[in-house]
Amino acid sequence: MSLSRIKEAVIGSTEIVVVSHEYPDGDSIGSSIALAKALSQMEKSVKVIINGDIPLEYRFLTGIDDIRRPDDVVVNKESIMIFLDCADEKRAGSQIDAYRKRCRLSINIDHHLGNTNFADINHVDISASSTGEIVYDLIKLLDITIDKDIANALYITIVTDTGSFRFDNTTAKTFNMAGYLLTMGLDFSAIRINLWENKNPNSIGLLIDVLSTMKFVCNNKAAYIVATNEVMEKWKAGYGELESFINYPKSIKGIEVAILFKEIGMNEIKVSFRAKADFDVQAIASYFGGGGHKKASGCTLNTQLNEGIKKVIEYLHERLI
Ligand SMILES: [Mn+2]
Repeated sequence: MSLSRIKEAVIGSTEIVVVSHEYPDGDSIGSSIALAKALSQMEKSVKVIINGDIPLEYRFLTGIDDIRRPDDVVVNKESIMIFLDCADEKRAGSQIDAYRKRCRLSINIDHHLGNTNFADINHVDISASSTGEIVYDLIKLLDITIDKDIANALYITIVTDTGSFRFDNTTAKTFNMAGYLLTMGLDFSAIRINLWENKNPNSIGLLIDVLSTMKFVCNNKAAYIVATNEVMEKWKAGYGELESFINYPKSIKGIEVAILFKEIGMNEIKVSFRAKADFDVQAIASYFGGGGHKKASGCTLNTQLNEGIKKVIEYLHERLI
């Protein structure tokens, strides 16, 4: 139902602003580019805003240079704003929330459990593997031809959010979509090389240092790793480079929960959680004011690093043991 309302809103608008979350990932970037390209085909004036650096592996995508920082964009009050992959209005950054209030209409397209339905029109489908999967439905509903560039961008949304079709959010629909995108000419080897075979040597140095912090806790049912400011500076690394590291503790036999602690400032840390089987890490993240999915979630703590680690592990211990 809400997708057809979104279709009507899009058809009735000339200026559309597409926004996605800070610390962008494959889903936020791919779905933003795919939707922007589709809307451009409809002769709409489209602006794409993402606050934060675009990780190196996505910079080969056609359309990546159209992504703007909030400071570089003027949003007028005739615009409609489409949020992609944002569980709440703050996820895109405080500046974008200010732009939202100026816009004529806001739309929220997302797949996160716990989405706050913050927009005028909300389409939240937690059964979708990725926001890209919903954008794919919208593009088809709008009768837009999926060209090679849109196919590449959409494929990246599903391949990153499903961990290359390994996570439980992978469905028959996900595979059907991937198959369809292949027939539309996506560049399979360019995606493989850019996503997985194009690493900066520094990111391997960072990996070695971060993995050396690994500790086993909760009767060896959980393991965590830590990225301090010091190590991030040593390897001149962006936080995006840490994303996949949490899979290493998770890959260990017997580990049910893997955690990554990222030191952001003196009194700010970001915590990512991954669960292997049935344990619900969304509940852990939401206890600390965060959110996400049952098997992948995160939160921000305004506390010093070691104190934050202690608090999180103590609470996890209560719930996991
Ligand atoms: Mn997503």
